[in-house]
Amino acid sequence: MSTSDATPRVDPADYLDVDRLLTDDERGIRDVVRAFVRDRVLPDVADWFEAGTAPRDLFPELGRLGLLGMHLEGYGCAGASATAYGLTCLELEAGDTAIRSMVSVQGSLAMFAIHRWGSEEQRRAWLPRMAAGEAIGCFGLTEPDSGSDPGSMRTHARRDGADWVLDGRKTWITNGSIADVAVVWARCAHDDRVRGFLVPTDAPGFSAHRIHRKLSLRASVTSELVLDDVRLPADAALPGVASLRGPLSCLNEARFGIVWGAIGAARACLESALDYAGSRIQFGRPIAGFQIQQQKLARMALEVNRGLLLALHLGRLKDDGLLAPEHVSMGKLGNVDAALDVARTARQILGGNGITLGYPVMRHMANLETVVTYEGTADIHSLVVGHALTGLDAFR
Ligand code: TGC
Ligand code: FAD
Repeated sequence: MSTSDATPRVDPADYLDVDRLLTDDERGIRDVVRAFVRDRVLPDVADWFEAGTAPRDLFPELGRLGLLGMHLEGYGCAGASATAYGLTCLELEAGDTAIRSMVSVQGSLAMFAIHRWGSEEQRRAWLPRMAAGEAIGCFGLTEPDSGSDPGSMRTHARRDGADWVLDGRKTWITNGSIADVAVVWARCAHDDRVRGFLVPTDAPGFSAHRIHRKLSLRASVTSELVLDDVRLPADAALPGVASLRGPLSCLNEARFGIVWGAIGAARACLESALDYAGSRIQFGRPIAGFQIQQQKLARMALEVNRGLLLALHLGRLKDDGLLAPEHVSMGKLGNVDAALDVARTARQILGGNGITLGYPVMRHMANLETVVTYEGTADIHSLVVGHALTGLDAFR
């Protein structure tokens, strides 16, 4: 029983007082990233989005803050907890999904692949430079005819003496045109197994072509990769895995970041809507005073806080070594859907102003249309959860 007479109060910025569930270290990292987003992302992000330019010069800054591959151990990586990494993703995506994507692809996809499945030489060659933001990585799994079903990939690798020769095409590859190294997944002709290859992007036969006219993730580089008889030495293959388990294990890491990141985007939309509704006067009073708007705001706050608790729970499971891929699927499915609902509702609360880049909501809403599709669509994650519940595979 409480010994104090004071009634606890609600803080609209942290409605359920989730802050008290974090450690001092986690709060410290969260505050550093929040300040970085405030100072280095928010002032320019609308211009980046409008111009369709990606802030490549942020890489070394993210590296100096220790945010690239931050949940990995050794090789210049910070060795932070999964929860600290999740909080980082949340704060970055509150700025823009593109910035969280930069960090996800670098740390959870490209660096994780090398860290988890690479040789000692490959780790030493790439990870310290990637952690510092001096080298950029991308992750090539998706192909024009092979998206949700990566097992149908056509990109292949054949042996020629000791060398490997890669042919094929990857598409929708984040950071593809600015990368120094591409982690490319290919089916091997000699044994029909999927392996990962480290392809330096200056290798003869490799080219990357930026995809233009995107209406989502405009502050992020997205590219097609073409591999035309790319000859690589024997040690270009990641030796630790020869199955789809390789790329899918990396996706677990990046999807975990999205569970958190989506709530960052949603929080930014809620804050914008609250602010706007409190100052926009119609019919002689702030629209925040109308019941219909309060109902919307209450539901948005519920989604943001429920999503944050879900993310934190998954973070604690991951830190305890208990997180299953099926947990991550439920988190990605639930939190991205919730964030999209919050963003769409916020956009309506802002009326006509809501469709401009003067406010963050439509930018987040457009970005979330990518987030619900990449790293496994909502349908695919529903099927993963459905399989976990029923034991029946409904993919095929
Ligand atoms: P299936 O036959 O079930 O499994 C094949 C092998 O993989 C293993 N496995 C996993 N391993 C680790 N983690 C997981 N989540 C795994 N799921 C399956 C499995 O044990 C098996 O291993 P082995 O050793 O026996 O061979 O595979 P399937 O072909 O039936 O596919 C299952 C399915 C549909 C869930 C999977 O293909 C899938 O997740 N599809 C979605 C594809 C996807 O998410 N693509 C994302 C591309 S990367 C991206 O979008 C980056 S965006 C980055 C950004 O900008 O932030
Ligand atoms: P498809 O797989 O063709 O799906 C089309 C529709 O069919 C979807 O609604 C899907 O849910 C549905 N569907 C598919 N299979 C089933 C089924 N069995 N049952 C029911 N419905 C089904 N990929 C990378 O490898 N690396 C990257 O860095 C990367 N970055 C990306 C960045 C952006 C901006 C975007 C948009 C995508 C990126 N992707 C990347 C690709 C992304 O992972 C794919 O777009 C995603 O996996 C879906 O594949 P698809 O687009 O081919 O859609």
